[in-house]
Amino acid sequence: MNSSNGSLKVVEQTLNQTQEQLFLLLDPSILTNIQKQFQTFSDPKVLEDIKKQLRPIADPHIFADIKKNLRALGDATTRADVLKQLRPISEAFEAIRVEYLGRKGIFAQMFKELGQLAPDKRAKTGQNLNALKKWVSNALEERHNELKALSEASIIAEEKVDLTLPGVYHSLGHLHLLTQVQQEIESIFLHMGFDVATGPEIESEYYNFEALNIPEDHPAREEWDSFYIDDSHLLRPHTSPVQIRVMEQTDPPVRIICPGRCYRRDTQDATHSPVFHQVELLWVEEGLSLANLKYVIEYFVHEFFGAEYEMRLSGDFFPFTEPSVQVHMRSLGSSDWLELGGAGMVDPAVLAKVGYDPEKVTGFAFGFGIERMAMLRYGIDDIRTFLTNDLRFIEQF
Ligand code: 2U9
Repeated sequence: MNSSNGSLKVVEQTLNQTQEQLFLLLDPSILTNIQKQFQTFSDPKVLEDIKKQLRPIADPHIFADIKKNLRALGDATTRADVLKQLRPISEAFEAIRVEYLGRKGIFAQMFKELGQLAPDKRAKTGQNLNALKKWVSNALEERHNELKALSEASIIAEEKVDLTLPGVYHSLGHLHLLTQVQQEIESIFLHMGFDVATGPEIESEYYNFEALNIPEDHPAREEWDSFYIDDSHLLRPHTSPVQIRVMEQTDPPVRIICPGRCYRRDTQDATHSPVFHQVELLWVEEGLSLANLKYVIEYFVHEFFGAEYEMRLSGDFFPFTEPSVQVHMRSLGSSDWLELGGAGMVDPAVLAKVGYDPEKVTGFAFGFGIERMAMLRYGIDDIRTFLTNDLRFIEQF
């Protein structure tokens, strides 16, 4: 701090002195005085004397001092302020160049008067005059270059990056828990040989209901009625339409999972949300039975929740599966069964609608909520926390 202030003072003093000395060289009296001595320019002593008077333009030390002290100024803003003070100096040098070397400057005038000298003096005076002009011109050019270098050095000093300073910390962020869980589920089934299929979130009534054996006026529509876009399109209440679309375009065997966002006209509370995520599975092939379904779900439960979990199936009803089951799981030693979702053998009517032969192939499917699985695994007690984007929640995972 002290040395920095000291340096600033030295620089400012030097700059002021230099400026004053330079302005002296512009004084009309010194200009006419030099011109008057022109007659005696053949005398080397006179020349030396004039060079001495012009010394401020030939002294390289001022800039060396300024440079040294500028470097000692730690603060870039202070350096920038000092740099501004170099401008009047640079202007003074330019004014000197015009007054001395310009078209109407004193050297031009002296050259004009050269013709009036006696011939024997003319040659020597002309030679010395030329030499002096060159000397002034060189000195000014050197100072000009030094000034430029000084500004550049200061700019570089200002822009210097201190690599030892601590960096600006930007937290990187990470995938949302839901995305992490979805990707993990995808990975488990990809390893088992399933493909991941996706489809539109705005779906027709046909793909949402009819194709799934839920005719108009069927009471089950009530549960899945969601947000209608027009008379026959709605935000999908499940990802089942994706399975229908895949089956329409593929011959069996079909082995897919369909994860994605779904919508239901539910009032939200700790376990219901109008926007949620699902992963549905579909396997259609010759000779599949409920035993295969049970194996696949059990394998998944062990992979995702851990070997210390057991699962059970119990009877249920869905229009698109027959038989239909509920899936529960619990940790070994616990008495409480937790519901994971529903499943079943794909109803033959659904297979027939997509052009499959229900006498030849059978299939099974399940539907699990992704939020529900994440809540069970991480002990999250409110489904709304997935959507509120509270960093205190998000950053825990
Ligand atoms: C096709 C045929 C059958 C998918 C199934 C369920 C049972 C089920 C819910 C569980 C929790 C949805 O996320 S949830 O609210 N799902 O109970 N889903 S069987 O069955 C299909 C799907 C597609 C072609």
